[in-house]
Amino acid sequence: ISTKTTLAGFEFDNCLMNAAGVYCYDAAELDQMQASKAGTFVTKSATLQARTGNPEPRYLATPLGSINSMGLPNHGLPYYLDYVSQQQIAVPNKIYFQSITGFNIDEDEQLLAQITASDFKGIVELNLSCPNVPGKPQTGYDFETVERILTRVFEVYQGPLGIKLPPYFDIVHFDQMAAILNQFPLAFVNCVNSIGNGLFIDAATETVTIKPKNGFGGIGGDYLKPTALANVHAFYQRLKPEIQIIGTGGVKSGQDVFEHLLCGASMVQVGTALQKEGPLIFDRLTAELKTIMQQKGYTQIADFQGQLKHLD
Ligand code: RRO
Repeated sequence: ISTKTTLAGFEFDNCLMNAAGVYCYDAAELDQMQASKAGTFVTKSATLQARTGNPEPRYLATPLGSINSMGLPNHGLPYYLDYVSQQQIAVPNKIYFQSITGFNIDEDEQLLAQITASDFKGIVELNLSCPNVPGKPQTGYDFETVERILTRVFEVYQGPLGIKLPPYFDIVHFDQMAAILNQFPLAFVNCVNSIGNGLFIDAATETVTIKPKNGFGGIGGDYLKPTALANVHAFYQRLKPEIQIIGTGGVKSGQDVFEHLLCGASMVQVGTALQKEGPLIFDRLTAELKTIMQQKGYTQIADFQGQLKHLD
């Protein structure tokens, strides 16, 4: 039984990987991802300059998920390009993802120019959905800006590139966003980032649980799975077949992976559960997915990917 997949014309030994932001901040964490059963890794979303991020505490795990307001802490794009460059030599048969996020369209262009000027051979994930930088809205909720950014991006960048979207909650928004995305040669769309600006409070102490933004932060984990599956399936149905889907949100078991693939994902990313369990989670998730596939008589992902049945 194989959990291989193909994305942007590249083959991956396993359909599972980390979600950007988790186990990808520095070389020590990325080394652990590289040594894991995951098919590949994505780096922390990189900005032009290194950032320390928001004040702590800025991440809380709860029994059902997580809240974070990290605020884009990262070492700056050159750090991650250097790391990936080393891995391209050390493990040349693997393709890596570089996540990037600019604070405006010109910064996006500069980040892509740095990637073009480097020896990066992998796939770019442009993050259009960070919810945690004070004063900066989630780009993915501004449809005109998304269209403007993608127009510029594909004027200046030739390599395989996809985008990370925030969750949408209305059918008209799925329709409108898909119509925009179908105009562009995107390699993939990653559904979804955290649900922005939730609030976890502590009733005992009558306080918020994280410091930035008066406690507001992105929600991940179990809370996110139905929304994530809806976004994966909505975009799978609406996007042209050349644009593949990466499914992210609420994955902590092999069944969750199976559900994302069934809804149309070609790869599946793990955030909150990876933060909780560490990179050994990829052994467990892979084994659990294979058990489900075996019980159902499937030998490869193509046997069921996107084949969710409707009741009509
Ligand atoms: O760093 C963050 O606060 C962060 C980012 Br860039 C993102 O895209 N999603 C998220 O939940 N946190």
